[in-house]
Amino acid sequence: MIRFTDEHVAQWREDGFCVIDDFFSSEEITPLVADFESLYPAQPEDAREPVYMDPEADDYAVARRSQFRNIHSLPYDGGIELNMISLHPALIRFAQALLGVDDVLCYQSHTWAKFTGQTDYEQDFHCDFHNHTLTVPSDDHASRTVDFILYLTDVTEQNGALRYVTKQDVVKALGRSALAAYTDEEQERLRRYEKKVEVPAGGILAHGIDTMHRGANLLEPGGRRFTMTVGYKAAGNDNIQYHVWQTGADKDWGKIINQASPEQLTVLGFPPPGDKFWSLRTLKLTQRRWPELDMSTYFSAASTEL
Ligand SMILES: O=C(O)CCC(=O)C(=O)O
Ligand SMILES: [Fe+2]
Repeated sequence: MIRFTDEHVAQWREDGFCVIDDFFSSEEITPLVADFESLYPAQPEDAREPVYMDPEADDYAVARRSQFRNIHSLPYDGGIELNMISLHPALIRFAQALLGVDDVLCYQSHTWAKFTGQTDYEQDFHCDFHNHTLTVPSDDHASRTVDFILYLTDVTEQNGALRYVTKQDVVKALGRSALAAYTDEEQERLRRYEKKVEVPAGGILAHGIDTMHRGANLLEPGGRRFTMTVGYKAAGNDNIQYHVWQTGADKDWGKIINQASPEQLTVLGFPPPGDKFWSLRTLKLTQRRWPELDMSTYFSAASTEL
């Protein structure tokens, strides 16, 4: 199954964004939706009309944070499919192609469920780099990030389609390339160029931490939008961080590690088979830590050295 093309790669590098409507099949998405429904049951009040908060209100900053309810990070309290989707070989392949490198790491994976009326999801145009790096986004695409948004439910303007402005259009709108738009006038100029990510369930958006975009309110009564955010970077790019997987050591990582291929483990930070890390001692201890993991590839890749 061909899920992406060279044109998508070129578009991501030039525009900052590319949208693919049918990246995942409905068979791949359906079990994830069922898990979201139990993780994030719709509340009776979610059928209300959209909420618009008052930016002048004293508690505006606190209220804004309620946009980020209904977010969990890997590993998830759900099935194998939900836990493995961020490491889908096609996503790994796509990240490698976009960044133009062979070795990639998955550095971010979280869910997000939004419901009409639960809060005001409107955002200003922004770039996401502040909580991924202490510096700024790179000039070089290999040192950029690929941030995928996986859409598990159909998305239209009525249920919170992300709005974005391509890199070229940011220059047209503002007369400069930009990582921020500081004034209402600049925000308004960007809005004239905005596009919407309207995709069916199974679609994905690839963008990065250097792209101008904004979240938008859900308008449809009883509407919902289920997404996952999955970030990849080139291995060795220490300028970029988000999750530290080890800090969730008390979570059920077995759900992932027991199923994962060596490639999938490598994108989570396991040294690859044959790496000098794998001595007889580290092999045996890792096998003891994860007794259900098939480590035969690791043992055989190391056997000449042991
Ligand atoms: O959920 C969306 O469509 C965009 C949200 C967003 O850009 C953000 O929270 O940084
Ligand atoms: Fe954002």
